Amino acid sequence: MITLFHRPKTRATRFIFLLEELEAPYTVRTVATRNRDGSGAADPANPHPHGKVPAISDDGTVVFESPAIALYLTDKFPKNGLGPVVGDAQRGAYLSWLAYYGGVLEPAFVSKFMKVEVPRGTAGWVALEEVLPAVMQRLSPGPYMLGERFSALDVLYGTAFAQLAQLLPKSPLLEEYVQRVVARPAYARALAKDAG
Ligand SMILES: N[C@@H](CCC(=O)N[C@@H](CS)C(=O)NCC(=O)O)C(=O)O
Repeated sequence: MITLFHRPKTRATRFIFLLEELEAPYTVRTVATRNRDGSGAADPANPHPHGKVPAISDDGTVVFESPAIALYLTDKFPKNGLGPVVGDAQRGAYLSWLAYYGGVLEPAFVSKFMKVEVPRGTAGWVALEEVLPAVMQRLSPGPYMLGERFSALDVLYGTAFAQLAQLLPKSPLLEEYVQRVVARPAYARALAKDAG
């Protein structure tokens, strides 16, 4: 049984979405985390090394960091095809764009939000202005990151774009993509569960 360490309205919410898409058995354990202003404290019950959410425990096997959790869950629950498994022709693209999410896209958004110039050539990520055309090119055949196939990538990218819309240029492609992702019944169920 999967336990999701969770705090409402955080990056953990999208994992309720993914678990609902996967039709996986899970329980949600709400934990405290530090707040955005630095107040509060990590919850000793949370196995994430920095007390962040999400983290999961699968009967004692702990996984943390969103791309790793997504990969673990889609490998563990392959029934609904939310992640190409080993041997699938799309596995390489899946792994690449999962790693890109944590290593490039999120840092690019944070750099933009904090108005910090990205030291191109030194940082392992690039500016949002360079990230977005790459993601949009990936999305342009559509309708999803893996073409016709909805995957855990869309859970990550779609919800990130929905939350960070104010940092995005006006783009029908991105707006329609976000609408497609958030219109899924599993997303509505996740929001209802997130609210408690
Ligand atoms: N790199 C982590 C980021 C997780 C993260 O920063 N989560 C926030 C909530 S959205 C958090 O737990 N903040 C509390 C803290 O930083 O202590 C991931 O992608 O899973």
